[in-house]
Amino acid sequence: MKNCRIVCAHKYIPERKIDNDEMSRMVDTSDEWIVSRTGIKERHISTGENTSYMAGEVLKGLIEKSGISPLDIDLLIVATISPDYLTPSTACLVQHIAGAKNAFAFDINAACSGFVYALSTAEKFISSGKYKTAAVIGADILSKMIDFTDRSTCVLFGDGAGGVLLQACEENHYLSEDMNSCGDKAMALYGGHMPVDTVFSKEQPNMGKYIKMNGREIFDFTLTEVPESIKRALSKAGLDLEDIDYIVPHQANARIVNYMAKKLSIDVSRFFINIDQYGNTTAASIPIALSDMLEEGKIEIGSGKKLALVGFGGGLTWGTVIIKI
Ligand code: 4VN
Repeated sequence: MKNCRIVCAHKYIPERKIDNDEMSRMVDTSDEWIVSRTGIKERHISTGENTSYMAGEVLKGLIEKSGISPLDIDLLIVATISPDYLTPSTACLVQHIAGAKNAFAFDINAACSGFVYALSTAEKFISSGKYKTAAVIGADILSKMIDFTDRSTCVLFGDGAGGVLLQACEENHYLSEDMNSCGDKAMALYGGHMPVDTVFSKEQPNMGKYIKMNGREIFDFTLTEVPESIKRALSKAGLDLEDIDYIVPHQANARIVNYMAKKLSIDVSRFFINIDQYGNTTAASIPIALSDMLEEGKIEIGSGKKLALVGFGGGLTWGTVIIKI
């Protein structure tokens, strides 16, 4: 039983919804600009609940849906770049919230690729034969790190959390992966700088807490690298694009998904897109998408449908995981 499969998915979205008209009253932008450039119509923003709370709601939902005991979870990974604290990890806070006392719990920091990085990590633990039940959660509150006077970033992001429960099984459901990092482009997207500013230090530059991104650079990098990653993952699994039922991309920008479809010579309808409702929820976007696809009946656990999960963003990081659901 060294293979693993997704047992269920769950999401948590903050109540407070901010549509593009409300954004337009805060900064110089418009519904027309945001929709045509990004595909986003609205996003949800935390009014105080922190990342561990959102991820805790996801874990409680996964436990309820699957019917397992919290004590059955032996691995708990939270992907986030907006933790409540640097220590304790968000995963340890979530472990306490859900009573997952037997879990090996830790965070992964890989921005918008966080969920696929965490899924890849969990798969290695399960394939070792030493772990049987893993919760993999992506949760981010980028609004904590957003400058709401900067129209180039504040309209893009939303808050939320999503996750899946993985269990060891006989049949192979994790078909392949292609994981990448490029630290050379680290400063294309950054935030939450922690310079050494002490009585012992000389004055250091402070890059600030806000998320800053070179949109053009990330856009171009994504279009160059991500379609190639999808192709490599397919080739490792011995599959063609036609064999994939849905591509589930990180929801960064609907326009970039259109370009990706063109580059892969496939119809954009093969991609699942829900960025219109949530904006870019960083590490949460892929598991929120999976949760919505299951709720909408687009996919069913045990159906054998094949998905390509594709993360890309800060680090820079990117990766494709091909699963059979
Ligand atoms: C991957 C991408 C982005 C991203 C980059 C640029 C961008 C999203 C710039 C041009 C602007 C519209 C918005 Cl490709 C972000 C992440 C981080 O999750 C990952 N939007 N835009 C325009 O059209 O002027």
